[in-house]
Amino acid sequence: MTGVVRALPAVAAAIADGRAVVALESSVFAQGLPIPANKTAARSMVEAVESRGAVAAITAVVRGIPAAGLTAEELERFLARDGIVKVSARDLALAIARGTDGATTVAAAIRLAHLAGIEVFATGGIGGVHRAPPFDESADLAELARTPVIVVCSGAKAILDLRATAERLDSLGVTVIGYRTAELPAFYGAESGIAVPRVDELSEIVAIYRAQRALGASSALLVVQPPPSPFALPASVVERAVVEGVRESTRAGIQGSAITPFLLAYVDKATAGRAREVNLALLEQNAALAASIATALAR
Ligand code: PSU
Ligand code: MN
Repeated sequence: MTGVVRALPAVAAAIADGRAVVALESSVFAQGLPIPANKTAARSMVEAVESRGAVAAITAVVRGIPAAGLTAEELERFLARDGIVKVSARDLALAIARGTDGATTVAAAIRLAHLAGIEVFATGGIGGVHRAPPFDESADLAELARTPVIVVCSGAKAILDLRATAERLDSLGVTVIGYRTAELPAFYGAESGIAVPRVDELSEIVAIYRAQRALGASSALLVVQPPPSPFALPASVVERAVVEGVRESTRAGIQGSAITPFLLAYVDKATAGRAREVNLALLEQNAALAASIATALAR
């Protein structure tokens, strides 16, 4: 146990020794990706972290127990997706009190990571401001504003209003930096037209993170990188699928936490699975970068 969070022995030992640890979310496996792509993603992310000498800790609420690191059996249960509830920040307490199996969104995952003493986290894309009324806004944004961790991702998913999302991050005081890019990626592709400060070295990322901590800032450091170029989708293809998906979600009355999984699945279908390929590739790449940052931080 690391406070309220149950850390697996390998995770707890690494945290105690100050070695590199990377936290991961589990909603991307239990709700974001279909079977069997979710297993491929979990495996490749863990492998990307461990091949760089860091320890991977998938976060979840396991039958009511907040956890950093899952046993093989627990991971199988989450990948099977049966009865696994999507848990964001506001749902954590309910899931704990009710003994639920809960898959963590970015918001819930960074809360558990921080409580466990893990400083680096990787995902695909954060949640943000949705495109259609009532302009649902992901709790990821508020949680990023109050959780001092490094979050590695490919920006916010293009199913969202990226400009509104970037503005909210700005207002909330979340520092966003591009790793070897000067543009906020659009998840499925590199271009959004939104500028971010460019950083080329891991040591600079560590220096920025340490400066945030020295300032007493409670906010996260969002490190973004574009998806691997061979997999990137043209913006026009993504845009067409997203516009259709948003129209369909409104017509079907999809609301709240169901919106994001609905749109991800829609875009996947509309692009004949190409969206899923980019998603898998960028998840692995982000896990790899997170491991390198965690290693630099541990030195
Ligand atoms: N990134 C992905 N796939 C996903 C998600 C992120 O590549 O499925 C999930 C994350 O868990 C993120 C969540 O926190 O979607 C956002 O959901 P919402 O908009 O309901 O807050
Ligand atoms: Mn929401």
